[in-house]
Amino acid sequence: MKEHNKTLGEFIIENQAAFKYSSGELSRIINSIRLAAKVVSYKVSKAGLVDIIGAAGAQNIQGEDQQKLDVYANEVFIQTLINREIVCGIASEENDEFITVEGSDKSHNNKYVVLIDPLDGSSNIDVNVSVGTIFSVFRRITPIGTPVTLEDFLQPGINQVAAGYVIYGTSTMLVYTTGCGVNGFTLNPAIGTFYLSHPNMQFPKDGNIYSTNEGNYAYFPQGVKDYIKYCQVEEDERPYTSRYIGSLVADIHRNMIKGGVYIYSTITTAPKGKLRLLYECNPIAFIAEQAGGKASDSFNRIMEIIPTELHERAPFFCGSYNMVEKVEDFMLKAKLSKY
Ligand code: AHM
Ligand code: MG
Repeated sequence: MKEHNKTLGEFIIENQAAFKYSSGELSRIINSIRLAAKVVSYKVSKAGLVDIIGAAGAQNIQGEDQQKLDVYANEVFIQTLINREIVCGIASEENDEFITVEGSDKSHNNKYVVLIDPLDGSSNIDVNVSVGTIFSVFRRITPIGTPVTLEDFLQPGINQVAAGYVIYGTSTMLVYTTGCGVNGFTLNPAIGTFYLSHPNMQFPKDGNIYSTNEGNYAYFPQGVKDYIKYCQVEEDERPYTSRYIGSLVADIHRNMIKGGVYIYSTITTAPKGKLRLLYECNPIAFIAEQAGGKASDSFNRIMEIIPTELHERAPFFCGSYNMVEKVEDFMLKAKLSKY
């Protein structure tokens, strides 16, 4: 059988032995995410048809309007994981607190926690632009058999055992890593099967795309302003192309295929940046590094940051290795020139 004909189910079975902790639980988690992704994909594709677009009337912990599809996706992913009794805890960008999951016999014997952004880029739903799901899997720190605690979730990204995203775009794709490279699977909606379409995905070392919300230019740190000017200068391979969808998953996915850098730095109106370390930065950083790219907060490796709160934010610079290094140089130079 040709490589691209392999289904995600087959791929999971084939690779189970290579997983760090090969008890089959991690495979079952990926399988659950695969199922939930199909359900959400179906709903997202109908967003304009059914009465599901628009605000649900609630606000999430960050005080942002929740869209109905956010609420729906949140329920689907959480319920799928709970029903299959394969995780001991779940934290979601849409929920204030983490969820403790116990077995039907009230036990706490599972060893993984999942952190999830069920529908990222949700401001794009109403305008028919790509959105995504981002997930991150950790081994619990607390002893098996006891209920999970906050410390099981507040782990640095380097402890992730798996991470991935689903992009609901022109087609739906599931892209994930378990620490042995990154593979992408495309959904054939006619039969509801994901096929391996992008084996061993790699960020090109260099690129010519920069992705940032340039409307925030006045609020950017000097290093980001300098880097953007550098991107725009006519010299060598520059000026670069500016591409920004406003859906993290879509911007990262494009840049991973074509070569580029995504920047959501601190801005004066958001001194810690906008993106959430646990639900957005860490999983995307794991994918990026596994694909030969780089992810930093401009001075530190994202995956080495020790989180202190579930919903904490971090500045995020992620993409082609050399491009992230370049913007880090600009950040450092600007910082040093202050003194
Ligand atoms: P969300 O979790 O509320 O959807 O916000 C995260 C999104 C990212 O997908 C995207 O890159 C960024 O916010 C866009 O923010 P902005 O509109 O400020 O450029
Ligand atoms: Mg989000």
